[in-house]
Amino acid sequence: MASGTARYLRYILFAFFGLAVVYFISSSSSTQRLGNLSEFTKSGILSQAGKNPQAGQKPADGDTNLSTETTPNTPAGLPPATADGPRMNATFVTLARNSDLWEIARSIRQVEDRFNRKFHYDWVFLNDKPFDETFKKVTTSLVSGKTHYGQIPVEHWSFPDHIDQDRARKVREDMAQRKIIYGDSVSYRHMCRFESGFFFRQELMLNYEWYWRVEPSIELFCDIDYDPFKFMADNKKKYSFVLSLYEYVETIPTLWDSTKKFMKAHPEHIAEGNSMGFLSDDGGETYNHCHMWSNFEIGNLDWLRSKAYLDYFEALDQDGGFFYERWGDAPVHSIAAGLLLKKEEIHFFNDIAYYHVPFTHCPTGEKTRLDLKCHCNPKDNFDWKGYSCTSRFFDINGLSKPEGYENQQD
Ligand SMILES: Nc1nc2c(ncn2[C@@H]2O[C@H](COP(=O)(O)OP(=O)(O)O)[C@@H](O)[C@H]2O)c(=O)[nH]1
Ligand SMILES: *[C@@H]1O[C@H](CO)[C@@H](O)[C@H](O)[C@H]1NC(C)=O
Ligand SMILES: *[C@@H]1O[C@H](CO)[C@@H](O)[C@H](O)[C@H]1NC(C)=O
Ligand SMILES: CC(=O)N[C@H]1CO[C@H](CO)[C@@H](O)[C@@H]1O
Ligand SMILES: [Mg+2]
Repeated sequence: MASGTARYLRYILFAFFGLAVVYFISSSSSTQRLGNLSEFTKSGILSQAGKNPQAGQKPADGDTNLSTETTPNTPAGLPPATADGPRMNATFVTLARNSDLWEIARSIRQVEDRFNRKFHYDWVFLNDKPFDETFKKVTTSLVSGKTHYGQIPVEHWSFPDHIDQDRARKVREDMAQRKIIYGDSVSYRHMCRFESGFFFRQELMLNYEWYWRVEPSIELFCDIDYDPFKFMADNKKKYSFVLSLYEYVETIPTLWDSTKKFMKAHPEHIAEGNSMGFLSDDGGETYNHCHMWSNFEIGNLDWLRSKAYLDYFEALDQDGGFFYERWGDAPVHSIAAGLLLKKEEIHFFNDIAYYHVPFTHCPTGEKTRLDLKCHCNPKDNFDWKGYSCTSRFFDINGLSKPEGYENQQD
């Protein structure tokens, strides 16, 4: 009887203590939280209070080694731990405004959790304006590799001299009336031209051979347990994608005319065994508007810096469609990859599950999704739906579609 009462009393005391700890933690600021938590841990109080979810680290998921996998700030001079295999000459790259901070923070967190916390690749941030201290502080704290911040030279983010300003303005007014998305935006056009022709030539990017582009507000739904950069190199890939679709025609009415002019002028740049069948249904006469979505890209920077790619960009830039229409970097990259590369040099990453509003790529194949601990709903997968071009990519490459694709066509 007496020992029973004592036990109850102990429970009540523990419960009270637990609540007090929870209250204390939730009412302190985050820096205090860390400092004081460690105090508590040292004195052993937290381990007694037990199950408070904020107190413990995340439960081990089998292969998690906390001491190696959380490397917030490796001391200067010491290379950070990497997963098995050689470290590739690669970086993440993000174009962003200071106001994109919290949206890019979410993207970084997911890229780190699903992949980079084990690999610690660098991250280059580019902006047409100087990044502010908050942006740099927060992103540096989130990225497990080194971070670099670059300001884009004005020449890479402005109208070339040959652009007729009146004509460009009239186009914007007309597109605004027709409610074409970003149709009236000057900055969006600079952005598209920059991503088409300049990001890979920024001083900070010259240090790397491979890039992985990340935009604000994206999601990754599956673990990436291997190094996609190494995969690209080992398999002689130069460009890759996860989502493909038809471009909004109003934004690129003459892009294919310019492309055909370029093909005539530079037959030496057109690869044998290219992906023309992905881009055109009539052997190149007309464009079917298929493109790979460039808000996700893993690719080879030396290819983008090649004479072939630069000649293509230069030809497009001369024709002025970035301003007289609203050419996007996605169709530009895709057409370049489709014509200047051999078709085997383009890769579709089925296992990289991805969301950028409004489309989702969720891997086809239940085994893949379970093995990679995916949290996307397979019903959301866009790959095999009518507005996706991914089926076409499989067809021209003679690839067999993953098991289960038939059930995801609508
Ligand atoms: N520095 C800078 N970045 C921009 C600007 N406009 C867009 N971006 C970035 O360019 C990328 C594409 O822009 P976003 O708004 O996501 O376009 P959407 O994905 O086509 O709707 C994102 O990484 C943006 O952060 C701009 O004016 N300045
Ligand atoms: C975790 O990593 C440390 C440092 O590399 C190593 O000494 C330790 O054995 C590892 N523990 C486990 C459980 O793998
Ligand atoms: C990384 O790639 C760039 C561009 O190709 C090259 O200039 C640089 O020397 C490479 N760095 C290393 C360490 O290989
Ligand atoms: C590191 C840190 O902020 N520690 C705080 C812990 O809580 C005490 C009060 O209980 C503060 O005085 C410390 O500054
Ligand atoms: Mg975006």
